[in-house]
Amino acid sequence: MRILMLGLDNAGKTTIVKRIMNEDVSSVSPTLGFIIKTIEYDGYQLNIWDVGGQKTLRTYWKNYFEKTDTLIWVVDATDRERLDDCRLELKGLLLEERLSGASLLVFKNKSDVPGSMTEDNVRTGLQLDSIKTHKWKIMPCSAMTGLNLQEGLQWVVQDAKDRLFLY
Ligand SMILES: Nc1nc2c(ncn2[C@@H]2O[C@H](COP(=O)(O)OP(=O)(O)O)[C@@H](O)[C@H]2O)c(=O)[nH]1
Ligand SMILES: [Mg+2]
Repeated sequence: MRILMLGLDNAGKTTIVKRIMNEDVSSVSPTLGFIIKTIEYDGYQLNIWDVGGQKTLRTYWKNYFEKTDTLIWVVDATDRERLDDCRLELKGLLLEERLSGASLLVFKNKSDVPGSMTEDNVRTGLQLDSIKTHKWKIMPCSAMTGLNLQEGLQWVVQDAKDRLFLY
């Protein structure tokens, strides 16, 4: 399975991948380029592509779209200021032909931070309810505490299984 992990810079993508891999999460530096990590989960091999999210790197995202099963869109729940920017970037991605078959998991990351945005805030801010072209789900998570990271992968795998039976 091929999973593309995207989101604005500083959302916590690399930390999420590290936490899932049981690596040290105390020293994560901004991702320039991309990292591919392979995770065994429930008998599946998940290849997670963690691609840098800085504005200058976003034009390169398109090089990673091919054969993506699931797009994990990571949102920084503490970053209210860029929520609209986040919405627009996601909207653009969902218009991409080569991502048309992918499911979407929105990870509301940094949910451990007191006063950060709620699931409803992010759902509304990103206008998730208007998405009709992709199967989607939003989950609060934390790369720091590990909250819902396994559950997120479980959803991704189950969704892939469901699709295997459909086609
Ligand atoms: N409190 C908190 N901080 C986080 C969490 N995830 C990431 N961070 C911090 O957010 C910053 C950016 O993380 P990074 O993984 O580099 O983001 P990326 O640019 O999306 O790959 C780092 O300082 C992380 O320690 C989280 O769940 N909770
Ligand atoms: Mg990174």
